[in-house]
Amino acid sequence: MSGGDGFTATHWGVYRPRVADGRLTALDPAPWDAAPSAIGRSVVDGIDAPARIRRPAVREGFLRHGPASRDGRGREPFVELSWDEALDLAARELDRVRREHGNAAIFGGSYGWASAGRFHHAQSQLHRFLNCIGGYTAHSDTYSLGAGRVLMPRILASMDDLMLSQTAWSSLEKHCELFVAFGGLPARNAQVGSGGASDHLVKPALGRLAAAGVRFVNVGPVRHDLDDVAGAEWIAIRPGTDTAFMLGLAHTLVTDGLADGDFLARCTVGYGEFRRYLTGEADGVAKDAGWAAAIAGVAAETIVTLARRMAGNRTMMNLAWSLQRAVHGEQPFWMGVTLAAMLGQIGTPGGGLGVGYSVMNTMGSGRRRVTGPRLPQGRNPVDTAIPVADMLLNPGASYRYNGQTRRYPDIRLVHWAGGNAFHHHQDINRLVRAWRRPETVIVQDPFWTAQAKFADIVLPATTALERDDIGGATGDRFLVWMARALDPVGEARDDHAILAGLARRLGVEDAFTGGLTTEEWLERLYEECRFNAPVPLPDFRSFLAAGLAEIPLVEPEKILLQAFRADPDGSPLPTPSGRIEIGSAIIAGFGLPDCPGHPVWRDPADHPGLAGDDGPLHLLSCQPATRLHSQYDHGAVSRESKIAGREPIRIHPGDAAARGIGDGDVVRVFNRRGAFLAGAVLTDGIRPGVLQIATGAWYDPVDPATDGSLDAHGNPNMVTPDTGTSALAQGCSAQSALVEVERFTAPLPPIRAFQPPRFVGRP
Ligand SMILES: Nc1nc2c(c(=O)[nH]1)N[C@H]1C(S)=C(S)[C@@H](COP(=O)(O)OP(=O)(O)OC[C@H]3O[C@@H](n4cnc5c(=O)[nH]c(N)nc54)[C@H](O)[C@@H]3O)O[C@H]1N2
Ligand SMILES: Nc1nc2c(c(=O)[nH]1)N[C@H]1C(S)=C(S)[C@@H](COP(=O)(O)OP(=O)(O)OC[C@H]3O[C@@H](n4cnc5c(=O)[nH]c(N)nc54)[C@H](O)[C@@H]3O)O[C@H]1N2
Ligand SMILES: [Mo]
Repeated sequence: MSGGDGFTATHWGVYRPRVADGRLTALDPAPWDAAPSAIGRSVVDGIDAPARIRRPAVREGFLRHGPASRDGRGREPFVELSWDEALDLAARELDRVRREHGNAAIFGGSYGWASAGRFHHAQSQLHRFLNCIGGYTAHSDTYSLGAGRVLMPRILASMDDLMLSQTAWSSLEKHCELFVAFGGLPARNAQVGSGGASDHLVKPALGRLAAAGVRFVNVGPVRHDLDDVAGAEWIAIRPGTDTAFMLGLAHTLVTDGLADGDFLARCTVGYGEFRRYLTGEADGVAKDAGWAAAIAGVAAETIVTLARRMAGNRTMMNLAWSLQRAVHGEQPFWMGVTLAAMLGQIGTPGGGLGVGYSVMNTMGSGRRRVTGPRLPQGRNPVDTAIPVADMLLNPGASYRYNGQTRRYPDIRLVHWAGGNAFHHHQDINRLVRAWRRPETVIVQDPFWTAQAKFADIVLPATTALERDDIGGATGDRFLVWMARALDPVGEARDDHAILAGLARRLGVEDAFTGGLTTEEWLERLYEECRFNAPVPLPDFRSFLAAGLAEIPLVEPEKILLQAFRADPDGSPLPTPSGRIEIGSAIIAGFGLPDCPGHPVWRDPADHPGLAGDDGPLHLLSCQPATRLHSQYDHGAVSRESKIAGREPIRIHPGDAAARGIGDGDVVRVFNRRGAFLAGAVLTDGIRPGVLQIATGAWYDPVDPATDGSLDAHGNPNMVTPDTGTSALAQGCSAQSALVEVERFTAPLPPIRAFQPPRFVGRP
């Protein structure tokens, strides 16, 4: 099919591909985009780089000895095969495992962002396929919002509802006076949106707010998190202490008589018990500004002054998601909601609470929820789902999750499409051990990431530019017709075609394809999306001809929870009480020592998952400015940002001097879990005692033959703890890593991450 002017959508923006002689020469940003992302340039040289998987391949040992050879994963060379041979092999393994061990032994959770197009969404395609063959073990929750997604519906509203109803930037521009940003507002993160970021809003919005006189305060360990606003104030608290800092603010509101008693009485439950904890009536410890200051590592006066300013101005307070990606990550979100309720500005124009401004592009867009096209995944007869922070090491063991006791399934086969566990998972040395347990690992990906190199059967997928699709994030400005611009690289096939080939071999092709061609699917999904949309959209043919459909802006002055504030009985929240739950009887009833019935400060040092951690420095791993997670780390924009080929890491000059580290040195970061190399960037924009590195450098073991190898390239998950936030949510706790750093003086190991594996002929 052809479409309009020939746009393509990526998670980081809309571009017009330029193609000469069948090769991509440029991606030109969409003309309407005021702040296009540079990441597009990485696609141009990355798409057919040496790291591209060109043909199906099988690990040599697997071809000879099957699952018995699984210790060879990540170590052995590959043998390239024809599609028929590779699909026969994969289908045989899927069939064997489901017959011998049942479908719950297939892990198809396959977490990951894949590409923007909604029909060729790799995970949805895989889930639909696995449901056709009897189901699979899924994953629950996300790395992004593990704690938030479990906690927030119990105390306020679902994260999806909150994200879509965020007070619009235009309301903030008119009414907000003070913007207090926990974790800053890095426009770097707002480059992306899941499904697309068709018009970048955040950078221009921050500029308009600053011009309108809004004062910005960045509360967090890194000044650079608010670099996009000139003159922003910075309160450099210790990582992981936001809850204590906010308790200090809350205590000041109480002692100064500034807590909004009317709002608390009308719109919340459980304040009384929380207040007894806050004042120390319950446990003898007053959580006053002095107490909080000692924990957060700032002056008590700073806390008192900020509390008074927040109460005295129209204040928006925002929580970065990183706050909850840490041990006890439920607490800063719960305490943030509580503090906002005490300030009483929730539901007012320009004031209240934000849970993700600047986390992704669409937050605060004021656009109505148009859920982009979605591939129906069918029904999964297997009801096991494991929280993403847990993996494969403890089959049969029991664990607590969201008030239930569950057991880990015994996974025999892993089928992954569209994610990179060797990017996203914590404690990679542990992951490597776990990854050797299943009998068979099947991976579909366009690129030879570590995930593919650690597979048995590797099936090359097309990228979005090699197929027709429809892009669009919920809350975004445009639905985009993604016109195919290139022929598939090598022998790559669309995930849909790969899975249809497996489905045919397993006798379920009609069920999987629904008897439709890709063209027919695209039309059907678009028309379904149009039918369900709360705003008018053009029909499919008009959409195709224009290449775009603009979603009308109907709520430019949207205010989060406005109706609830006005009439809590008439517009109750979806919580058990219909009110904001500062105290939750349900969570209290779970009896969890690490997550009681109201927000509390818990010292991370007491978390069982961190026992034995004694590094003197706190390592934060933020989202990368130069790529999306691990995607296109091998592209120009990401590679140009590296230091001696390694991922840059921010170090305070004082910490560097104490260790003889200079700007631009290669350093080794380590703790008892593992070690990685990185390139030192000295800056006083980070709190002493804190290091910060972006995620996404492809895992590059110096010695793949030995477990626990040094990573040459800068993957922070070598040292992060693989432990749940608490027994409530079991969310990802990546931000709780304690480490040491030293100058690396040994000869520099080469970077091999972007090379394909070794290939050998048939055994
Ligand atoms: N230390 C630390 N770790 C973290 C985080 C952190 O803050 N700190 N953040 C976490 C968060 S929030 C997230 S969301 C995760 C992200 O983790 P992931 O979503 O797993 O990361 P991506 O790099 O986006 O992985 C996508 C993979 O899909 C492949 N792909 C792209 N398009 C296609 C396609 O069409 N078909 C197929 N088959 N494959 C495709 C890409 O090549 C890539 O390998 O990481 C988490 N990990
Ligand atoms: N360019 C780009 N943008 C992205 C992504 C990407 O890969 N690339 N990934 C997207 C995804 S999947 C997600 S989930 C979101 C994640 O969005 P977030 O989780 O909000 O993003 P992070 O960059 O992990 O964290 C933001 C900042 O929080 C600060 N921080 C860390 N720990 C603490 C703490 O304890 N207290 C305080 N106050 N601050 C702290 C760090 O300095 C960090 O720079 O980003 C999205 N945006
Ligand atoms: Mo995420």
